[in-house]
Amino acid sequence: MKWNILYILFFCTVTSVSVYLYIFIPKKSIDVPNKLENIPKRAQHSLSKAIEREIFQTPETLGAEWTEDTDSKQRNAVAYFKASNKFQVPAKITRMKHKLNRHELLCQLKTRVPLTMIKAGDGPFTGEEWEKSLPKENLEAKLGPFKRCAVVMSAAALRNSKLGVEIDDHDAVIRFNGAPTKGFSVDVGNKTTLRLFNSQLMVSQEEKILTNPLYNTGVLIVWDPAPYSKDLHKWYQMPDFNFFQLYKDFRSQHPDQPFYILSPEMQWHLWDIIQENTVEDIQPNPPSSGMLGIALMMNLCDKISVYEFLPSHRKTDVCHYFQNINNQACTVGYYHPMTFEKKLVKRIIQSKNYELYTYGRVTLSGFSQYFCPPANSSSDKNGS
Ligand code: NCC
Repeated sequence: MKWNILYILFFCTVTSVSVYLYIFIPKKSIDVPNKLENIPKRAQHSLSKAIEREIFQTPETLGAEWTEDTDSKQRNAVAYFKASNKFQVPAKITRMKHKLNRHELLCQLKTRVPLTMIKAGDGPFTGEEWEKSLPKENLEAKLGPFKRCAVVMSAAALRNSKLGVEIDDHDAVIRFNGAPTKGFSVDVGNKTTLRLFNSQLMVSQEEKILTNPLYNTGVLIVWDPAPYSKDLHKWYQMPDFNFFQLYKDFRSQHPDQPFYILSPEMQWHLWDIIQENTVEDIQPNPPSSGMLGIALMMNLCDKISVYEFLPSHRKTDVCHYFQNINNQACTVGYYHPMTFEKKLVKRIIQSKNYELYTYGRVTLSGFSQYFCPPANSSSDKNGS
């Protein structure tokens, strides 16, 4: 009996001392929250819920900046571009019969948006000059496959991100248009493996594409909004911005620099997938360079980190990290169906929302990581 009492007393003393120590002894402070692993699991969960509320408020909204106001601006943009329908996108829109899950969506992208570049002999791209100018080796053979790739958007939300080292740690990095690294490398890194730019930028006098050192690094790819028909002859006669001669000039002045022309097929197959998987009508204009770059890298890399496409806590109305111009349209789109592109990407990401919120990074698996049945074009779709 006496031993029992002693035993109970001992047990109570040990328990109360432990409780006292746990409550009153100061714990090692957490350096909040540069490394997410440092955030306790429960806090991660509620942070992720809060972010989900803020960034992805309802399944159909994109973020805090996707307000009623932007909603109506987007509708006006869609109506405006549908009225002119510059690229002759057919009025009859097909939509998926059911909401595709991540794997189904990824398989749509994998089977219907392969990497396609213009080759000598394609449509009007014939003759000695084109034979000489267009690369003989296809891009997949020239580059990759890569294990880990970074897709760096030009968004001003990258400012003060200090993501440079992380971005450079990838095997390949793609940048867009005239986005510089010099002077911004702490936030966006130094490495440029590929640069995808639009034809408008290429022909712009200020850009001085033939002599500007920005365009001396990495593999270059140019794209131009083409007719929805993807008819190469029609496109050749009436490109959105006539960059063809300048392309040939560049190739003869920089013969060692790999430089490709993106095939119009890629932009419109990607557009089809965005439209088929969006309830509303989207702008009948090609996807943004950023969205094309994501599809391109999914063809070349096993894993892709996309920086500041879906906006993080640093989101801002400033357009680019390298200029001080306010324009919300840079993030949500006006000409390009960018809001809808972002909603689609949101459906295929593998990373957690708090990773996006904290770092501005989302992770995607490349096409090599998916086994997909061959594309079945009609049975999954509804006409409307
Ligand atoms: O702005 P831009 O794009 O060069 O940006 C490259 C890609 O980064 C993503 N982005 C950019 C800014 C931002 N705040 N959020 C983002 O998500 C987008 O995915 C974007 O595609 C283009 O897509 O080619 C675009 O090009 C510019 C412009 O032509 C070039 O910068 C050259 O000057 C277009 N702006 C204008 O025409 C005024 C832009 O609409 C699309």
